[in-house]
Formats: sequence, C-alpha cells, structure tokens
Amino acid sequence: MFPLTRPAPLPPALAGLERTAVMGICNVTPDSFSDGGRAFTPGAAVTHATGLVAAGADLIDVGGESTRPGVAERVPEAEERRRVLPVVAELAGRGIPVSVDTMRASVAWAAVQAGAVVINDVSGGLADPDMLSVMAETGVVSVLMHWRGPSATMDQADVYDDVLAQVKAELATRVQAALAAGVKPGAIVLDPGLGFAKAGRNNWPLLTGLDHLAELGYPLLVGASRKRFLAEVSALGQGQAPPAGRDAATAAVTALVAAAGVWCVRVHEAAANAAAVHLAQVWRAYHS
Ligand code: PMM
Repeated sequence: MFPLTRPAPLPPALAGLERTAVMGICNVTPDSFSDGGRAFTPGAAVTHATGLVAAGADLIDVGGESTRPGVAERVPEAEERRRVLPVVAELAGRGIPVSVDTMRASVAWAAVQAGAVVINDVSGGLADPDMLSVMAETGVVSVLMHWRGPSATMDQADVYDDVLAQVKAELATRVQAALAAGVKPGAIVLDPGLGFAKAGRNNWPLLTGLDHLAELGYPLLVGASRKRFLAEVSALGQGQAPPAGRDAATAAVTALVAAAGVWCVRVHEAAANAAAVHLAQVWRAYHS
C-alpha cells in the first residue's frame, strides 16, 4: 500500500476527501465503446451525470470524443466544443466538480473557462503541442495518461519488454515535459492508460504494480471501467461479457486499487464503485 496522495489545487469538496475519489464518466458521444449514445444530447448528458453524482460520484468527467480502440476517428473541434461545453457549464453551475476529457488544448481552455476543475488528457500532452501550456496557465489539476498514439492505430503500439518499467519511464518523460512547460508539480496526476496500446495481459502488471508507478511521486488515476481486459478473465466468459456486464469486475478492481491508495477511479457506474471505495477506506484504516 502506498499513501493516498491527492493533487493540491482542488475545490474543497475534493481536497478534503480522505478516500479515493469516484470520477463518473459522462461521454457525450455517439460511439464510445461501452456507453456511446446514452448521453448524446446535452440534456441527456446532464441527467446522466447528475444520476452518477446521486449514486456516489465525486466528480464528473465530460468527454466529446470517443477513444475506442481501432476505430475512433477524430471529431472536428467545433463538434467537440458543441458537445462538451454546454454540459461542463451546466454541471459546474450546479456545483458539481467537472473534469474535461479532451486531447485539444483549445477545448481544455474553454472548458476551464466554463467551470472545469480538472483537465484529463489521455495523450498526456502529446496530441496537441499547446496542451501543457494550457495546463500550466489554467493551474487546474491535470491528468497525464500513458499514451502511444491515436486510438485508430494504438493496438499496433502494444510492444513491451517490461510493460511496468516502460510505462513508468514514459510517464516520467511526460512529467518532465509538463514541468518544463510550467505545470506545477502539485497539479499533476498520472494514469497508466489501461487498454491504450495495451493488450489484455499488459494491463495486469500495471494494476498490480501501482506502487512502482507511485514512486514517481504523483497521485494516480485508474481507468479500468468496463474495459475489454476485464472480460478476458475466465469467470467473465472469455471475452464474452458485454461492457455493461463488466461492472462487477470493475468494482472489484476499484476496491483493490482504492485499498492500494490511488487518488481516483474513473468509472461508468457509480453506486457499486462508491461502495467499493468506502470499503477500501475502512480496509486502509485497519491495515497496520
Ligand atoms: N479511458 C477512456 C477515456 N478516457 N481517461 C483517463 N484518464 N483514463 C482512462 O483510462 C480513460 C480516459 C476510455 O474509456 P471510455 O470510452 O469508456 O470513456
């Protein structure tokens, strides 16, 4: 177990949390892999997000671009803004902490102006040369995920000798780039990027080796929710379980990584994951 660390510049409701935060996913897309289409209009997205908060989510991650392996096409910037910004503004206006899931610096900037308190860039600042400057200028909590290229081709980038050591080293490189761009160390959160350029077997060393990633000195975010590698464990039917049927496995992972001390889990379903986080909080309290 490593200490539960959290990034500094957060709204009081999140900064005061003594447990892993639950980040509810609100994909405003017609094509995300597990929930695409469910929250495609702004009104439906807000309803979905407030339902996640009612079920126990501490913050909501709003995204307008699918990252589905192999097939995701880039969404034009104007369309991404049209999807994301009204939802960010509405949720922030209701006092809900909002994260924006985007690889575009301009969208991240506009979302922070609309009230977002976290920038979540799955490319770790690699997809848009201006992203790290926006992270630095806004000063908000910034998630740098391990990434080896766009979703359309990332499955081919899944080549590792030692996945844990290489992901750790590549995340360290992103941290150096962020610090060089002026991002404050206290704003940085790291994410191993489960399922991104990682075949099923490559996700497990990352999940079980989180203490090694924590040695980098930054809070961690884990996004295992409903991902394909969960369905590959035999009890779930050798890859047959549909994404929403992976919620039980997701909650099990949440309990384990929350007990290990991650800052945040990014999940599609809130109730079971919030319960898992609370259980892990008790577990940590009794752990000597
Ligand atoms: N996974 C997805 C999208 N955004 N962001 C972070 N930080 N970590 C992740 O693992 C992550 C992410 C893909 O899942 P989705 O299509 O269900 O949102």
